Amino acid sequence: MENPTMNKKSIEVLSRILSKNDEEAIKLREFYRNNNIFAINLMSSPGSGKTTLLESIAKKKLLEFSVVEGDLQTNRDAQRLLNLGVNAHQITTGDACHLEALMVKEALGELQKKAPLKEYLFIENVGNLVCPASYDLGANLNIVLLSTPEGDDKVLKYPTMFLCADAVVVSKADLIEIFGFKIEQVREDLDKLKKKIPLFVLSNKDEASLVQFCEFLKTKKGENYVSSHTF
Ligand SMILES: Nc1nc2c(ncn2[C@@H]2O[C@H](COP(=O)(O)OP(=O)(O)O)[C@@H](O)[C@H]2O)c(=O)[nH]1
Ligand SMILES: [Mg+2]
Repeated sequence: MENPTMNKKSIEVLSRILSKNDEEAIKLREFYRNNNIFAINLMSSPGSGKTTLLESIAKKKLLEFSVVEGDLQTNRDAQRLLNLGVNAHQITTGDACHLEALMVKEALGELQKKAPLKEYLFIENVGNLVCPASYDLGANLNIVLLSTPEGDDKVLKYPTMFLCADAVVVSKADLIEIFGFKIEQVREDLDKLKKKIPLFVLSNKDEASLVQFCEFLKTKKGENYVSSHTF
């Protein structure tokens, strides 16, 4: 069916923008490989627990990492990590609903002015379950979080986002009972989209779950894993 808001010209412009992003993402991928950096693109709705997860990893010293933060406005998230001694740089996108590879490249330059990059790099994308799914950031792993208060029905409602994922994290697991969240529903829906995708169930109150997640990241780094998803 034809999209009434898109004419041929706008499709051409859009594909030019996307391919420019793809070119930059290829360069980022090369940069990560050449500098032994393992980049993790965290995507989710706002408030699902991305920054809290990074805070917990830093507080428990589970990994050494640098952070690129993305939000429309404020440097609050970067500040939360800076407060814990983590090298973090905030990108404010204004009204853009996603991060682009060029923004990440510039942010890496800013981080490097302060300290050498650590071997793990988290990129906390702008919170939403739609736009970030269209922009390759060259990350080794694309991880999508879904928090229990959001409901267990989101995978098939936002398939493009979950198709990006090399792993999915159900966050705020301590609230599973309160929200009647069914992990089996998420597993079943993910299996319909793509088989065998790793699924983690985390709570910032459960250290073992955080350790298990970080072990997964270490294993993937050890394998030199690079996401094969084409955005
Ligand atoms: N109960 C519970 N609350 C959490 C957990 N993780 C994060 N939160 C809370 O969820 C809210 C949003 O978290 P935040 O990390 O800022 O979300 P972000 O927008 O995805 O970065 C904050 O009030 C956190 O304290 C968790 O594991 N359990
Ligand atoms: Mg955040």
